[in-house]
Amino acid sequence: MKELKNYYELNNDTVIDYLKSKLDYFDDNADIVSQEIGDGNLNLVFRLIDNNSSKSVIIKQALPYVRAAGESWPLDIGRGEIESKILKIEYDLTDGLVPEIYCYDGEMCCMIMEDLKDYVIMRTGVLDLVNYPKFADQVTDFMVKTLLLTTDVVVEHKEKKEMVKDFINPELCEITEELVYTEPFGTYERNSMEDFMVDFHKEQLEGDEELKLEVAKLKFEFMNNAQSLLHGDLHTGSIFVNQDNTKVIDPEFAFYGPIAYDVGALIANLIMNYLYTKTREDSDEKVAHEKWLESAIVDCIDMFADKFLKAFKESATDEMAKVDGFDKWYLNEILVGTAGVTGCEMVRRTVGFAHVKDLDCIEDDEKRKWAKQTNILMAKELIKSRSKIVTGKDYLKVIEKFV
Ligand code: SR1
Ligand code: MG
Repeated sequence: MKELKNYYELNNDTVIDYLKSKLDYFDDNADIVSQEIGDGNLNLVFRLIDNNSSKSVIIKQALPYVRAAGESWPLDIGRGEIESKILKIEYDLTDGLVPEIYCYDGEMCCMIMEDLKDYVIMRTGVLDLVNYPKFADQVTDFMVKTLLLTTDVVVEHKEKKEMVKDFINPELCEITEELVYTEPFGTYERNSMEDFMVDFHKEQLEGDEELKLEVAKLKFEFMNNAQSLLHGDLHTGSIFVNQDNTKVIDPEFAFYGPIAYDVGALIANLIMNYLYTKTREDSDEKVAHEKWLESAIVDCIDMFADKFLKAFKESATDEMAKVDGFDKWYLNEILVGTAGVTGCEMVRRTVGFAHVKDLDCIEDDEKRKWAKQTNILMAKELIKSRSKIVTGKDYLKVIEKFV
């Protein structure tokens, strides 16, 4: 755990002088205002704007505790270092599909970075039923480049092992091990569910031994398969979008883990937005958004698979990885795991500690109950039948079965 010596928590008043002391970013006559815009579970996020020039910058500061829980849940602030390191790697691998980092300050655990002011957080956009036609193509580029190109298939093995060491992230991994793979399937204090979910949870999750065995296998895959340098929390709240571009943010959960964890987190969050959309009043916009989500889910799987195989052929360096058929076997393992992770992410976002707005914001009680319970039933199918869910179409079949 990193020690705090000269660290203090920033606020809207102190952050302006702090920036000036670190980076010569604004003009001397700048009229800078700051707004704290962080709405995640962990960090402070400040947007600093110069009213004269409209130039702006983001400062993200790691807190020594979980923001969503308060000081009773301490957390290693050294995670900012991992985040700034991986963002630089991802920036280079993807030609800028992540924001540019201007500076990382290890003492204050602060990252100073590009303000993506022409973008919106994807979760906010899709809750407004906005469609992003280029998203699937761009996010699959991001996933293939960051994930495949950091594996042993491509990277020299001793160098890869050094990377594994550099990205050991035990505290953040522990959060995932507990909040995604353990607590939602039992009785734990941090679980959070509405009254109508209590018996349903007991029966459908806690009481389903076959399901728990499959989740246990997925949990150990998460802990033991140092396959690739993951983002580690690739949900729609970690992605900025607009009609032309996609930028991935917030990789503080990064570590060497199974590729399926990133792909599955993404698909789960698209499916949960699909359930939310189903509960909206009928309109042309709603129909168009459902259609776009269906194609986005299909494309995120199928484009990922196609691009992965193509990039594998072009960039594999390990001799045995080039053996005929290994690429397809390797990809299939990832896709099977992806369906399992998709299910686990859907479960934890419904009954665990950290929910998603897509389900919680549904105002009508009956519709919210339907969305949450359907989400769990679908998730169980994804986990238990994962060996047969490996194409975009297979996901649509699961959705059709329950919706
Ligand atoms: C205590 S952190 C809870 C969740 O927020 C993050 O975004 C991760 O998804 C984590 O599981
Ligand atoms: Mg985050």
